[in-house]
Amino acid sequence: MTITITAFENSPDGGKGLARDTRVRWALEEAGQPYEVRLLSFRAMKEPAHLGLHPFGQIPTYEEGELALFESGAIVFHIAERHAGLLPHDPDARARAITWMFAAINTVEPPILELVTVKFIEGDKPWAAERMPLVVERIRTRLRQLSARLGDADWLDGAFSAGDLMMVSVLLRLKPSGILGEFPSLAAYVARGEARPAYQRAYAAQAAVAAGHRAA
Ligand code: GTB
Repeated sequence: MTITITAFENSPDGGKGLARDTRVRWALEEAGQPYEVRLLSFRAMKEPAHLGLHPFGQIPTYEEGELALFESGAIVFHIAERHAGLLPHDPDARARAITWMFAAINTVEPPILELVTVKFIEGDKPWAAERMPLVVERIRTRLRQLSARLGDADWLDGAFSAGDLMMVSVLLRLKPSGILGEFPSLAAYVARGEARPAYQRAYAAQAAVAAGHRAA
């Protein structure tokens, strides 16, 4: 059955791979699953056809036959459940990998998103300069904790899993800020994720969309 995902027609990051379709593309590449992409404008995302797939009018979505999903974490989990390579077979190891997926989107991603909010959405507010260091410190706390747990391991719990895919995807959002560089072991962890051939293919695919848009 054909898998179709949605992505930005014109991603605000200009093809840096920071939008959330990249993690879905990456999971599909790790699983060796071909997929098609429907590109959407910001306007199309808020139209009824897309709202039927995604109640919040966002990307990414995932369609496969009768199944339609939204939320990148749920989509990656679905791919990992259906195909080999992203979740261990051992039930306890599998549960731990899933725990890391939740940790990525529920514990590590929120302060990182706050940074984006304070920079780009609240940047012109009189209190933005005061709020910024608080947000940065919250991120540092999480990165210190994550770095302590990772230690000198390659991945968070044994072999690479969907937990690492989500965590690396979340941490990538920090690259432009320079904060990741303060934690060399996490920067190396992210680089290991980026070096995976499946990530490279996913990155190239989303970058090609941006390049095509620039050329048009
Ligand atoms: N919790 C949802 C998920 O994980 O799938 C969040 C989905 C989401 O935020 N989607 C964003 C979207 O559709 C795109 S990824 N926004 C349009 C809208 O809400 O109207 C977020 C994103 C956007 C831009 C950059 N960037 O430019 O760097 C990075 C990430």
